[in-house]
Amino acid sequence: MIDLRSDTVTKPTTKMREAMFHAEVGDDCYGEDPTVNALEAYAAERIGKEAAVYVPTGTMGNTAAILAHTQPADLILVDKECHIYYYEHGNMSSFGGVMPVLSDTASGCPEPAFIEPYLQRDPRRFPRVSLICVENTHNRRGGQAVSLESMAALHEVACRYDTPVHLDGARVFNAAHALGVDVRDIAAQVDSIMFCLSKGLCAPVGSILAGSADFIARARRARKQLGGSMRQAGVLAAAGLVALREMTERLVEDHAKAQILAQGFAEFESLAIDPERIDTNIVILDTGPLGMAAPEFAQMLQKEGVQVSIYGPTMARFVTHHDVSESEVIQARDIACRAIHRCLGENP
Ligand code: TLP
Repeated sequence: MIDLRSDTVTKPTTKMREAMFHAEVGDDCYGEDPTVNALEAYAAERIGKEAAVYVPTGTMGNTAAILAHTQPADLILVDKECHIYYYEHGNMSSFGGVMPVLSDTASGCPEPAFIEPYLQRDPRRFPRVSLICVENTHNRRGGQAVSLESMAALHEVACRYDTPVHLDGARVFNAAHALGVDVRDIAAQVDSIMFCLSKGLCAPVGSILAGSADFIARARRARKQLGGSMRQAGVLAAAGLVALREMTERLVEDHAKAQILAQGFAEFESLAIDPERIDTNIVILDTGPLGMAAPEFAQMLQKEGVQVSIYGPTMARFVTHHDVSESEVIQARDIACRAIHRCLGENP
């Protein structure tokens, strides 16, 4: 089976398994796990923030960030397709007591003209917007990399009103490659950032939340509240260190593999896929023009040995990653293209 459902399906590499076996550990709730401490210190430096905390999942990292930045009854401004709003089971409301204000732009990055009126409102009469979130790369918007210019414009308006910006940077290293910048340049545009070690970087578990030392002290309390303080987590952090030290550069290979798919799909005019607009390792295909729902299309591919995920009634998502080779991606492209031909009633 060629599994293109997500880059989360990647398995820890041999080097990671060796590092996990040999990891020095201690009780991290006492701050005594040397491997977790090393990962947090290295992650903070790598991303260009004062401090960092290791969390079990990206979802918990985002939730801890919201808890650390906001008060109950606040508003947070998010894109309507972002992971925090779309997938995280209302954590912002159930744990943080905050409500979302939804922005909707093609890039997924909220625009200053939309944000500013909310930040100007009289706090005696309106709930306060205490956080703005942005996602880069943007998962549901086709793995697009949000430009540094858009992020800087957002940061500028947020700074003027003393409002923090949090980045869901689950795939921020993919974004850095796509934009041709250092990951620190992206992180410099936000007050806090969460990024995942367990997606394209292949660690089995874990994400990092980074920001100022004060913010991270609050986030550590939030992590505890959410049940995410771990004990001898060094066995996991050891794989995270390998992920961060050795796996970020190879993400370009995943982008090249996504281009193989995109170029195949671009042959079908009705699918309107432009490979130049596929920035990273995610290709979303609209099955509507095929006269087929995404679940049916996914089932058809599955029967032929390719797994994709369903991203909406007519949206199928293909994600390339470390654990699928270029030749497997070519095979998957050919299977998908043959299926598309069949749906269109054409002979390949
Ligand atoms: N994304 C998963 C699914 O939940 C959709 C995937 O397969 O892409 N932020 C972003 C942008 C994400 O894509 C994800 C996971 C998360 C946060 C959450 O990370 P985890 O799964 O570690 O909680």
